[in-house]
Amino acid sequence: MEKRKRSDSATEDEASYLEAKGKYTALGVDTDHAISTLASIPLSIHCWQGDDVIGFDGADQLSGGIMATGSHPGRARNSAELRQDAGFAFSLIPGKKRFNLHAMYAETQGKKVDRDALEPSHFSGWIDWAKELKIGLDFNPTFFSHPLSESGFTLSHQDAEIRKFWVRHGLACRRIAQSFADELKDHVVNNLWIPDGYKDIPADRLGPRLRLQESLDEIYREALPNNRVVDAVESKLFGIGSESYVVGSHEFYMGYASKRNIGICLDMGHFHPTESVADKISSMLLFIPRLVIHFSRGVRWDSDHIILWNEDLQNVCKEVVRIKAGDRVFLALDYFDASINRIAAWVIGARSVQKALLYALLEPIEKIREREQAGDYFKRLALMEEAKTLPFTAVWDRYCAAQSVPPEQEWIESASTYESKVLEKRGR
Ligand code: RNT
Ligand code: ZN
Repeated sequence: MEKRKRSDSATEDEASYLEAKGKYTALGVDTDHAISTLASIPLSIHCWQGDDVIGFDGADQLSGGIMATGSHPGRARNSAELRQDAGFAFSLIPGKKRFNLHAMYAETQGKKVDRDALEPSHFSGWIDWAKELKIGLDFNPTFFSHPLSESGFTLSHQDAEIRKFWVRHGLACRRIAQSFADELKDHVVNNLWIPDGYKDIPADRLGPRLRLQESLDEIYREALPNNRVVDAVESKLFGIGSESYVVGSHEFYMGYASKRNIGICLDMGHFHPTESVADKISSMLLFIPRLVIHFSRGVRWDSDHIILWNEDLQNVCKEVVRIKAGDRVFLALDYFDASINRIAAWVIGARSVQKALLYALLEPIEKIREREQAGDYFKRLALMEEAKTLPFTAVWDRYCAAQSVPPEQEWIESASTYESKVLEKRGR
């Protein structure tokens, strides 16, 4: 009986897919090709959603002007739990996955190793795990949640000794990223974000920026043995406690990265609310060798709500797909929500990005462009609007089935079961 039901629904899915495929074909879009392209686009899943950005190096609170609010039970408290949770989340996320680590997730076997003394060996557990799962790793130096960042300044600190400590950390992290690249024979994004800034109006905006420039020069002076490490720097508009001035602003890094020929990370929550991150991509790729996108959703003061399949996300994914610069754009999640099931937070965000990418791959862009080139702007707008109601879900379901991940209702059930069987047993 059960079997018959399954095969009935498989036949129905096949029929819906074929019908959808016909409609897309009529507009010049190949759905099979969209599905196989999507399967090859890597998405870096951030480790820090699993433990509320706490890490394993002794901090019990997050600092640096970012906050994971909420007290839902089940936070991963150590690497075994974090790997278990991430592995489970992966089983519910279609597509090619990577895992994004921060320096504070080093495994030092109970030994106190300060951030400037971290070595590749402190990440061997992560490398083994990545090999086992056949996934890539990405990396981030951690310039927050540390006694030497509590003044609100790190690489731009007035005290040269404090700056030197953080420069050593930056250098250590590039070497660790290089070791991931060597071990996994893959590229590794090494993304640098610092919290430096002032709560209130500064008298000197230039000084900290000069110091940051100098510190970054020291970090990036050392050439790495091959080009597998993708160095990137991430700007921000403001943080909690740095509302009036952020040293590493967009303009600062735009200039710095183009001068140094390194990458920039565009975090979707780090701009004025009406600014379009999608519109920045084509301009920046003319001057910056590589871009990293942090998929995130700003809500009022918070830049890190779970990314959802909304128009902002769709527009960013459309640009990435339209420009066909896949080898120069690296996609990553960045948000943290401690108020709901953390596995579900990972899955909702990752599936939203996958949906937005598929939606972009299914856009009848050739036909829309033809109209643009002919100056038929009403037809361009009309087709864009018509494209919104094409039978997208049939193609999405087909993709999930091909990736052997459950469809919508089923993954929600699985996440609930994991919650009661594993997460609730951990306590708050
Ligand atoms: C902070 C930045 C940064 C962090 C992570 C944890 O505003 O977005 O990317 O979220 O490094
Ligand atoms: Zn970010």
